Amino acid sequence: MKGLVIKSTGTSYGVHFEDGTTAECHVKGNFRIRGIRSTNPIAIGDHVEVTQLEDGTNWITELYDRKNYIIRRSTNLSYASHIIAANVDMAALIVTLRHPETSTTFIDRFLATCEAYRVPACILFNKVDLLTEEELLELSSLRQLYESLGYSTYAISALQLKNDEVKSIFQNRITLLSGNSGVGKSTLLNAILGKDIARTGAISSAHHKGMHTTTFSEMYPLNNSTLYTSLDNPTPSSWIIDTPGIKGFGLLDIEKEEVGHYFREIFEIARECRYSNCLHTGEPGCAVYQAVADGKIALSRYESYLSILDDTNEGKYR
Ligand SMILES: Nc1nc2c(ncn2[C@@H]2O[C@H](COP(=O)(O)OP(=O)(O)OP(=O)(O)O)[C@@H](O)[C@H]2O)c(=O)[nH]1
Ligand SMILES: [Mg+2]
Ligand SMILES: [Zn+2]
Repeated sequence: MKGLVIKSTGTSYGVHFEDGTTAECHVKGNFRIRGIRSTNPIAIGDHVEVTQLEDGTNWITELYDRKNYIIRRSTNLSYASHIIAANVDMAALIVTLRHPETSTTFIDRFLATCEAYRVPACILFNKVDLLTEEELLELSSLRQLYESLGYSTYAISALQLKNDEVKSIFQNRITLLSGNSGVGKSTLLNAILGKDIARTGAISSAHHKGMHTTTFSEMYPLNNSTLYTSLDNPTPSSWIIDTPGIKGFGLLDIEKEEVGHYFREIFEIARECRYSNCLHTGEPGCAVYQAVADGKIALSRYESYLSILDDTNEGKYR
């Protein structure tokens, strides 16, 4: 039977079938996918074939081709990589300026990963109710920056969601919610679904950091009529994937020369660099370096670019 993976605990998977039922499924230990090194062979959003044995247990026997996937390398465990989700139509990064503070480096690493895997991304700035006047100005300049690069941004308070605009962005697509722990991913999910379905948790008062409340990924249907749709269906059902908060975001298998391709404005301006293999780190005739000096490229973006370049130098993520 064909099914869609909607839950992943690490040891077993929840699979949703065409007839609307869901079953717990297992994967043989030797199940491997050619060409991808990851700690999880099957991910949320995967389309799989499931066979039921006589003892009633369900086994995933085949993985259908993925349209895309987002994979991350943990910044701590240098060789472990993890597929966050497959076949996603949009990645929504939840960002909070305060409580907890999301760094621009984190934002840019996430966006660069989405560019690398060709997943459309948007940014939802959450907890704007907690911001001071001054912080609201900071918010608006950040929004301006990312909008100018072509990313849609939204400013919300998931706890007091009244905006239909933000609900509409989740229609007819599979959306991945990602971000640091404690930014309000599960809270937003509950607000959109209109019911308390995912567990949420307070952030620590001492460090203003999340406590990793969500421990495994799960995909939720936006409405009751949401059903299994095959990958080639032009109007997919609406699903939202809630994921555990992540700390760092390491890019995978990236060549030094490629890093600039995943920063839209750097890619654009790099055409004017004197050398085609310019890494934009002070080479003569570097148009990117000049654009940073002229304030045409945001310093925060350039610093994020350099930090990823630095990773590839150290061979950290390969
Ligand atoms: N003031 C305010 N608090 C919020 C808002 N959204 C979420 N919170 C609070 O932030 C805390 C963390 O929210 P969660 O939804 O658990 O965060 P999460 O991103 O799912 O965290 P992990 O599951 O650990 O990754 C909870 O105490 C929420 O009530 C908001 O818009 N405003
Ligand atoms: Mg959560
Ligand atoms: Zn250059």
